[in-house]
Amino acid sequence: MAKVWLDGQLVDEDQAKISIFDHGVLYGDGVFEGIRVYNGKIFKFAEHLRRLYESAKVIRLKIKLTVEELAKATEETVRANNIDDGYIRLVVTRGVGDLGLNPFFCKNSTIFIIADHIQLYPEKLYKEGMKVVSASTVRNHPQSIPPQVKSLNYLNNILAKIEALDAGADETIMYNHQGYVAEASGDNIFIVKDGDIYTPPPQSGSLPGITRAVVINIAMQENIEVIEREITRYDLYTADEFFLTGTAAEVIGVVEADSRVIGDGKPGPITELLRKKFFEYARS
Ligand code: PXG
Repeated sequence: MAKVWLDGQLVDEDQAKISIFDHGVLYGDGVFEGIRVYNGKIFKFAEHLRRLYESAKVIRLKIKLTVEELAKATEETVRANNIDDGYIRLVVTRGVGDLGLNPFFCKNSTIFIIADHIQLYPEKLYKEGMKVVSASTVRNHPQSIPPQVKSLNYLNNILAKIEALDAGADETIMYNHQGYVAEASGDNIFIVKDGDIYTPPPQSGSLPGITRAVVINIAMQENIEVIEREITRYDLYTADEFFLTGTAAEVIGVVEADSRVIGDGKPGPITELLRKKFFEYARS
C-alpha cells in the first residue's frame, strides 16, 4: 500500500485523514503542486517549490515547513514508495479553523505529499493529436484569485473542462476577461506560424508553467524563435501547428480547435521535435 506523508509522518494511504474543518476542504483554501519524477529524480524541483511558496505568499498562507524541510519530506515520500517514474502531489491547506471564512483562526497549515504513478493520456492521443473546444467559462480575472496562483480552488478550470467533455473534445481553451487566449484547463498553449512559436504571456492569465519554460528553452536551443504575445481565437484557427505543455501531458499536439482542422490534421513537425527533445531532456 502506498505511503502518504501527512504533517510529519509517513502513513498508509487509507490512514491519511484530514479534518472536515480544514479550510482546504471547507473553502478550497490552499495551494498545491504537481511534479514529475523521472529516473528517480524530481524534475525541476526547485522551480516547483518556488512556485508553491510564491502561491502561498500571495494568499497569505504561511507554510509551516522551510523549503529545505519540505524538499526533504518530499524526497522521503518518493523513496518510501519506490517511485522511479511517477508523479508527486504536494498540497498545503490553510489548516483547521472554524466555520467562518476568517483564515487567521487556522493556526497551522496542513501539509500532505502523495507520490504515485501517473495517469497519462493514451498513446493514441499523442500520435494523432487532440481536439479542443473553446470554453465559455472565463479564466480567473487578475483581480480575483490571480491566475498565476496554483490554488486548491480549480472549479473555474473544472467547469471549462466539463464544457470540453460535454462536447466530446479532449481539452478546452480558456480565454481571459479581455477575450485573449489564456491556457487549457491544466496545460499551457503554444502555436506555430511560419516557423515561429507563439505563446501567451502569463499576463494573459495563464499559470507560468514549468514545462512551458523548459519547452521555450529547448525551442531556442533549436534556433526556433519563441514570441510571447497575446493570442486570439483567429490565431489558433489559422495556426500551422498547435500544442499544449504541462507536467502531466508533457508536450501534446492539438489537431482540431472548435471544428477547425489545424495544419494538415496531424501533430506538426515542430510539435514532434519539441515532444521528442522534451522527452529526452526530462529523462537525461
Ligand atoms: N496551467 C494550469 C492551470 C495548470 O494547472 C499548467 C498550466 C502547466 O504547468 P506545469 O508547471 O505543470 O508545466 C498547469 C499544471 C493534472 C495535472 O493532473 C495538471 C497540472 C499539473 C499536474 C497534473 O491534470 N497542471
